[in-house]
This record gives sequence, C-alpha cells and structure tokens, in this order.
Amino acid sequence: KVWKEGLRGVDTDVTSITKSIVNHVQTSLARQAYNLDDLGAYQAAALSVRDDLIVNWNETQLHYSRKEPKRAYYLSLEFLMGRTFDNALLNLGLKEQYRDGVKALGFSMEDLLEQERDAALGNGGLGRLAACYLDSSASQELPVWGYGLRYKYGIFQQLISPEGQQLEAPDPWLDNQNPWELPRLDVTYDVRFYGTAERLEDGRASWHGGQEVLAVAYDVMVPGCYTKNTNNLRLWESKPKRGFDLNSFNAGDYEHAIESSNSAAAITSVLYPNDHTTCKLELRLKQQYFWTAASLADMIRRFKNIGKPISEFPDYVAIQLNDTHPTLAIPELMRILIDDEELPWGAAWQIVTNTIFYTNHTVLPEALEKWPVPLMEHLLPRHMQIIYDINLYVFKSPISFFLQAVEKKFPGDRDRLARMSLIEEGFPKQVRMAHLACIGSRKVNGVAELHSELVRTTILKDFVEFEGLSKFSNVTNGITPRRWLDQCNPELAALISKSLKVDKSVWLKDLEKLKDLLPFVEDKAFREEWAAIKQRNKERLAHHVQTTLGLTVNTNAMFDVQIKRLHEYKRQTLNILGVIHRYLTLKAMSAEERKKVNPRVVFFAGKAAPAYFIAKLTIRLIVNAARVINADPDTRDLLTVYFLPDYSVSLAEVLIPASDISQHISTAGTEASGTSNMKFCLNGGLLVGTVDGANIEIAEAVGESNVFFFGHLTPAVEDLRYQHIYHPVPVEEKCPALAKVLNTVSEGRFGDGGVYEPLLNTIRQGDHYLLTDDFDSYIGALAMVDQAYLDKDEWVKKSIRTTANMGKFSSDRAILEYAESFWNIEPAKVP
Ligand code: DL6
Repeated sequence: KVWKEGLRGVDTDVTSITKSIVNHVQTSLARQAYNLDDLGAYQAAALSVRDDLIVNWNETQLHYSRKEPKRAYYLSLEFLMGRTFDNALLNLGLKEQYRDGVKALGFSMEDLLEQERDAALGNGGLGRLAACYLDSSASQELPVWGYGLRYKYGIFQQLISPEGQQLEAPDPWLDNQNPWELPRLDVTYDVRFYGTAERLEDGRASWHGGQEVLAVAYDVMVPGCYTKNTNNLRLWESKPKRGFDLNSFNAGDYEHAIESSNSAAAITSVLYPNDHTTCKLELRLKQQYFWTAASLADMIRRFKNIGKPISEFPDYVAIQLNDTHPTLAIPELMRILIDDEELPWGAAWQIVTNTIFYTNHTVLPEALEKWPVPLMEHLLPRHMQIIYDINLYVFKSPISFFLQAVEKKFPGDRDRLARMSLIEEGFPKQVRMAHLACIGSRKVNGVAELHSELVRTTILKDFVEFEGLSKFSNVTNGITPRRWLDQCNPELAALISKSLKVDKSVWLKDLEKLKDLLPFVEDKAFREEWAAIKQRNKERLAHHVQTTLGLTVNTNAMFDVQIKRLHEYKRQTLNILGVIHRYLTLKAMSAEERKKVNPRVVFFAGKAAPAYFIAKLTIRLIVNAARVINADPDTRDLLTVYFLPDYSVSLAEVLIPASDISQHISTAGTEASGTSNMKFCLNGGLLVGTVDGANIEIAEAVGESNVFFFGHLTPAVEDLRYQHIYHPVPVEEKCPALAKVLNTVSEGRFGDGGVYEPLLNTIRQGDHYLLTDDFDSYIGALAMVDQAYLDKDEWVKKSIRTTANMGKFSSDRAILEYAESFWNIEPAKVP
C-alpha cells in the first residue's frame, strides 16, 4: 500500500485505535465508556482522528516555515465543507481500522458518521468550490491556505410548513463543539471601522478613532489525500476589543455598556443567505472588511517572519479573490503599503497588482456587487480615499491616471469613461467592486469556457479592450473525487480499483486514469456490477427518505434529480411544470398505454433566499403538486415527486450516487459553470441540460450522445427577451402545451391557484428566463430520456462512458492550473 509510506507511521492497528478512543472518552469527555451514546462515541473517535491530523498539520506548517515556498491564499467568504470525519478517515487511509475499532467498542461506523453536523458556511456552488479547492491543494501538496469567517450560524435550516411554505430556522452548528477546529487565542488582530482619515503631506494618511474590533483565529485542518500535507483553513471570529465599556457600566447604563460587545460579536454571527443578489447592509460590508483586514495582517506578519523586503511580497504571496467579496483586499493592501510601510503610490500599486488574482463567478447583473459611496465613506473612510485615488491616479506612473489613460486610448468616448469608472454615478454613487477587482488584479478568470467568454465580451468588455486579452482567462471548475466518488459512492470506487487493478490512491489523484474503464463498457459482468451498485445506491436513498420523511420510494423507477439553490435562472419551475405536463399526459392515457411507460421518481432539493418570494412560491408548487400526484392511484406507480427539505452537502452525498439523470436546465448564458453536473456524471448519472456553463465541456468530454441537450443557445437569448417585451405573444399561441399546464395550476388542481399567480405571471408576462421558448424542446429531451432508458443495457454503457470521461473535472486539475498559470507556486511535500 504505497500511500502508507507518507503517513504518521504510528501504530494504526485496531487495538491502538480503540485505546485512543477510550482514552478520549475518559479524559477529553470525562465520561465512562460503559454508558456512552453514539454522540459521545463520535466525539471521542473524532478527537482520536484529530490527534493524527494535528501531528500532520504541525509538521506541514513547520515544513512550510522552514522551506519558505511561495504561498497562495484563497480568500472566500464561504467554505461549504460539509462533514469532516469520514473525509479525514479516507484521506488518512484509516477508514477500515476505525470501522473495526468502533465496532470492537460496540458501535457502528454508520451511526457515528450521522452524529456529525455539516459545517454549512456557504450558500451553494461558490462555497463548495472553495472546499473542493482546499482538498485538492492539500492533496497536491501545494502550500495554500484558506481564509474565511467562522460564522456562529451557517446557512439556515429549511423547514416546510403544512402549506408547503419554506420556513427558516437558525443553524447552531457549533452547539455540540467542533472537534475539527483549533482555537488560536494567541493569534489576534485589531480591525478598525469608522473614524477619520486625515491625508498627510507625503501621500500617506492617518486613520484614527472609530471602533476597534478583535479578530481571533480558528484553524481548521485540511488533510490531503494519502499525504502528510495537511493545510490550514483559518477562520476569523470577531470579539469586542475591550469587552465592557466600564465607564458606562459604572454609571448604571448597562445597555450601552453591552452594546459595543454586541456589535463586535455580531460581525461573525451569521452567514448571509442571499445567493446571486447583492446585499447592501452595513453589517455585510463590515464582514467583508473585518475578514480581509485580519487575513492580510496575518499574511504580512508571516511574510515578515522570513525577513525579506516588502518589495518581494509578490514573490512569496499570491492572493486569490473568490468573487468580489474580498475586493477590499486591494485598497487594504494599498493602505498597509502606503500608510504603514511608507511606500510611494506607484511601488505599492505594483505590489498589489502582482499579488492579487480575481475569479468571477457570475455575469448576472443583480449579483454584481456595488457599495454605496456614503456607506463606504462612513465605515471605511481611508479606503474610500484610496479607491478615489485608484480611479484617478493609479496609472499615473508610468502611464497617467486610470480614467485619463482610458480617455487617451479612446479619445472622446465619454460613455466608455462612465462605464469603466470605479464609481457609478447616481443617488447615491456606488463603488463597482468588479471593476476594482479587475484593475487591481494580475489575472481575471471565469469558471467555464462559455462563462469566461461572456465575462470578456459583456461585463468586462471595456477592460479587455483597454488592458488586452492576455489578462483574462478561464479555469474551468472542478470537484474533488475524494468526497464526490470515494466517500459518497464507496462501492463504485471499489469496483473501479478492482477493475483497473490499481490502488485508489493512484486514480483518485490522477482522475484521467478513469479512461481505462472504457474497455469495460463491452464487459457484461462489469456492466451488471455497475448497474447493481446504482440499484443499491437507489435503495440507500429510498431508505433515507423512508427514515426521514416516512415515505416509500419506488426503487424500480428511473431516478431524476434536480438539487441546487432555488433561483428563477436555474428554472426549477420549468422542471415542476414539466412534471405536471407528464402527469396530465399520463392521466389522459388508457390503462393499456400506461403499461408501456417507464416509472419515474423526481427529486427536488434546495433552499431559497428567505426574501426571494418567487423562489419560495416554486417550492410551494413543488410540494403541493407532489402531494396531489403522489396520491393519485391512476398514476402513482408511474410518477412520484419528492421535495427533500434542508438540502445540504451530506444530503447531496446520498442523492448523487442514486441518480439516473440529473437536471441542469438554466437559461443559456446564466449558469457560470455549475459543479453538481460534474458530481452526477462522475457517479455515472446522465445529464439533461441546456447548452450552458460546464454542461458544454462535460458534453465535449463524455460525448454528446451521452447527454440530453435542449433549449435555445446563448446568442439567441437577448433577442428572445426583446421579443417578449416588445412583441409579446400569448402563451396559448406560443406554447399550447405549457399554457395547458399553467391553466391547470391556476384552476386550483394543486391547491388554491390564486397563490401561484405571481409565479405564473413571471412566465405569462416578460418571461425573462424563457420558459415559453424552451418548454417544447425540454419535453422533447425528456421523451428522449424515456426512449433511451428502455434499453437498460445501452443505458449502463452510457453511464460507464460518462464516468470514464470525467477525468478533466477533478479539482486537482483546476487547482494545478491556478498554481501554475496564475500563482506560480510549487508543491512542497512534507517528507
Ligand atoms: O464557480 C462556482 C459557482 C458556479 O458553479 C455557479 O454556476 C455560479 O452560479 C456560482 N456563482 C455564485 C456567485 N454568487 N455570488 N456572488 O455563487 O459559482
């Protein structure tokens, strides 16, 4: 077992594991082994694994400190890590030993794994991508750290009311303590807000007064796969700097005294649950500054430890901005270099633009961050000065100032100046964070080929024309095969290793090796094993639905899954209207005709932003349509629908391996990449989708004959939207099949039809997401799925071919692209 060589080398036999667990029961938990419950056993086992992680983590940090390699820092406001226990055991190669160890103590590994709460510090794809990139960085032995916030409450828990309404409850994920983090109460920084910024004569400024808050570090260990390298995710918690204001306290003004401690602690209390909409609340801006300021201070301190001059900062540090949320890193680094390090403006700007890199994750206009100038001036007066200076002076040396340089290149083009300025005119004026991130970065990238092209030709077109194409590139997203195959689908991983005759430690780190599965497409016994595993994964999901919701799922049906945030652009509405269309079609069939129909189970899961009314109505329609459809004796053997509440990483791990098809059906040009599409295909599920985001590259990799594409293409979208506004055609005329479905809903077939009118009207009027344009071809694609599924053996072949061709979508490939093309960092393997 090659991978063992790199590990800690302690006794990892079952006896020493049980001893270590019992030791933690008695000492860390102060409990008796004889009356331990599953939660206690999980905690003790987790602490025992943590011991190994700490040893590896310490050695890794020591190794990096000694070797002084260039490091990269991934700044993300969200890290959607999910559970750690299983992942850590697999990465350490200790799963079997721990399974035997806990069994010897009278527990089952499955029960213990269920005790862990998800670390759900993210909304969706952006945060989960950050988690995959951490796993890949450690697995590829790259010196990369993540920086984020330690929210006390992660993404809200979703409950569904009897009417089908989404309700939100807090997620107190830290209530049972978190064995996977190390509080570093000695690592703290002061972060200032408000106050006054006075310009000094030499270009510097003095920022003083206001509120000071303390940032305290918590380190989360990120183990690599079959390597000692264990990287760090540093999360900041906010604390009041001075605690109680004793003056007020003594004067009897208790409320005022605790106010400052409240407001400081509030900064990291909750993750904002908005996805793809900007939030202009002061607390959100405070979060962004608090986190970037503490992270930069930490990086500078570490850099200074190696004793190099500050001009060499970009030779030792690369900073990746995960979307615009950490864009304040640009003016903050300028502030540090100018005001603290006393560098001239040009030298400071040189350092900043050689250190920082920016990834864009959306071209949706409502998701592009802008902050009101008055708020910025109030909260961060020095940063506002710097942003104004960047707008005017950044290219002073050697070119001249930014807007003047634009003017010089495009004389007389006033509109262009207005479009490109960092400040958008209006009441109030606003700072355009994407523009700031773009001009302050060395490279800008999108997350899939089509998306990167849209970034270059739409939202940052002017900047491409101004700065040249070479700064703008693409890194197609990826997913970690450790969590999204080995951990979530262990039987499939075992079959792959057995068939390829290689240890999983090899192919899990070199996913292109999956190509060697292709010859097995023609191997009947292999196909049977493949199909049997899918079937068992369906049964596992059915068991989960039975135990959590008390509902019985037909495991002989095709499993059709759409799981993602609820958003109009992702078009869950198209899916449920398609389901209703299917239901009406089945109802209209004779009993004889129905016999020829293949049964289908449709699963939905996903959260809607609490204030997103239309998205919440879609959930309500899904839940109520499901109730009616599932209860109909004419059709229920052929069609059932489930909305699984409280979607999470852990739920995805059960759903994805069980799917026959999954739906990725965004309006063309709206989904930057998507990453669940990759997870489904890696697990042998086929894809129904639009020609959008990473769907396109997946189809290129697995072959278009293994993907069910439908819908209009991106270049048509703008015209179609124009038609909807200026030459509207009634749905009855344009798409009678859809009109019939809408009318069925309006008439109250699924409960009070009036409730759904606002949702249905988004389609009847304006139809921004083009449901009327794509409905017929969507139904056509689903019919092709039905047709293809009739030949089960051919279907299994498609499934194997799909998995075999998914090598490109490993996040190892993606992170190595960042490391080599952007950051210029190299692996630093812990010996
Ligand atoms: O890049 C990760 C992920 C993509 O896969 C999704 O397609 C994209 O929608 C998502 N973007 C965001 C942007 N939110 N903000 N801000 O979450 O990124």
